[in-house]
Amino acid sequence: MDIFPRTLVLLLCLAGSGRAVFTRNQTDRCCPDACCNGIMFGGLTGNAPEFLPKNCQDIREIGGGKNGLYTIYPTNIESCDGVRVYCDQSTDGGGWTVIQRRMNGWVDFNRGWDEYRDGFGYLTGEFWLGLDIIHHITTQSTSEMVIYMEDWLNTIARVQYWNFWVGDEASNYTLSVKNFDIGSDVPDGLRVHHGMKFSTFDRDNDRFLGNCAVDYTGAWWYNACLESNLNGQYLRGNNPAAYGQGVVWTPWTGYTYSLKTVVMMVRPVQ
Ligand SMILES: [Ca+2]
Repeated sequence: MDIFPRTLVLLLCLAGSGRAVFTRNQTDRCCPDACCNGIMFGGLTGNAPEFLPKNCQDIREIGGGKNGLYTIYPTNIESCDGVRVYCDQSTDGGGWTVIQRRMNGWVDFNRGWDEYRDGFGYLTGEFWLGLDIIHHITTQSTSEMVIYMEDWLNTIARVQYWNFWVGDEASNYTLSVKNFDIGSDVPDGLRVHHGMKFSTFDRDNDRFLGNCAVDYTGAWWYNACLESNLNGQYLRGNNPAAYGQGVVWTPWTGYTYSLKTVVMMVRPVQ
């Protein structure tokens, strides 16, 4: 089965001017020479490696051992440009692709569907990586997900799920989150959101009569409505008047306490 498709791809590539062949995820594909030569990968400049890294775990394995910005090539994204991501290579063994970070309130997270689909913010600061990219990263291999949260007394809580993925846009980026690690520092606040579609103020996909994203000033996989709202407003600590509207993880700090920092990140299950 291998030989014919590979030969066919090779012929197609050779037929196209200025194109070369490279191996990507064990599949032969074409790419412009500009992509294949002098490409940035793993934080290094050089010839394209035999396979292109599809996540931060791959980056780590080809020598990208420091925290920072890298280019990855998730499966099914037909682009030689790759995707810029922030890799955490120091926490819990590294290999983490960061998908969301809150840390200072400098970025407005109360945004609409298109921006949550495509991503926004600054990879070295606050950002949402984008539902489309998160979908590709978490469906190319079985992924675990951790969330590090910090309150305003600098207490850090870590929660972990051993199975996390996000569906495609046709599913409205339905959340699948399973296998909560009972060794986590605080109780689960995502299980109620399992199987839910993503909602924004301009796209109501929740199970509530109204729009949870409007009432709780965030964008999340709302049910009817929430036990967590990590894309909520950055409100700095306790705000009784802003019930559920802050950066909340209700099983830990309740509905009116907005957290100081949040980092959500994924990596392939080993
Ligand atoms: Ca609704």
